[in-house]
Amino acid sequence: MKVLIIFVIGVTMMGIIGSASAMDHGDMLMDEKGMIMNANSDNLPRDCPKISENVDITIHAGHKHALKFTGKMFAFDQQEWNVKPCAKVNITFINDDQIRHQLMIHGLPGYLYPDGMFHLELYGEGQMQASLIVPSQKKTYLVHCELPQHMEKGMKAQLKVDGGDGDLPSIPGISEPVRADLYGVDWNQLSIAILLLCVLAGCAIPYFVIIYAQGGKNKIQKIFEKLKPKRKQDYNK
Ligand SMILES: [Cu+2]
Repeated sequence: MKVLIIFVIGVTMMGIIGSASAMDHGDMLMDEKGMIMNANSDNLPRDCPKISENVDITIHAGHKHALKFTGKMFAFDQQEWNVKPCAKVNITFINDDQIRHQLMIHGLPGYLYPDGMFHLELYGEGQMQASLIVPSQKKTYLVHCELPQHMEKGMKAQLKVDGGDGDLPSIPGISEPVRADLYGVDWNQLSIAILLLCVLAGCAIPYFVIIYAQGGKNKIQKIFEKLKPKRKQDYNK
């Protein structure tokens, strides 16, 4: 009997711990790895009689995806996705970094997605899956990571429904920034000296290469001999 009681208590405790580690707060699902907010795989937008297509999209987020963009630090592996009106988009979100990243989609209808937002978040390396159903409207949705400076540093993209209604600004590799960052040269004596040295080297190296190519090895030796400072006894002659 005692064994049975201990078994029942053990199973109950495991159930409590299990449910606590993956809490479901209404539209939010979170555990120790990340968070899913406002996922929707069943409810149709008002303007959609049915789901038009099922699209599986894998989105990577991380530092290495920004290497192809000058001056950027974070990025998604793609900057644009296109789906049909009323598509069900099944997203696999993969964080390739050891730090926190988000995948937020904005501008969705508020009656289905509170604050018009679909939100995935991973606290470190890992992956998660969630779906959303887009309305029929021809529209471009902002996709970004809202952590401080992550969007400004490149983690910005766009989801186009029915071709979208234009490009959003500052999408790396797609659209120009509204206000471009200026990285002016800090002119000082050292930077001017380096510039002059580079100009000198840029002129001298091709000159010697040309002479050498013309079989003028001896000419080069003569030039260097002329440049050498004369020894004392030479002056005394
Ligand atoms: Cu991020």
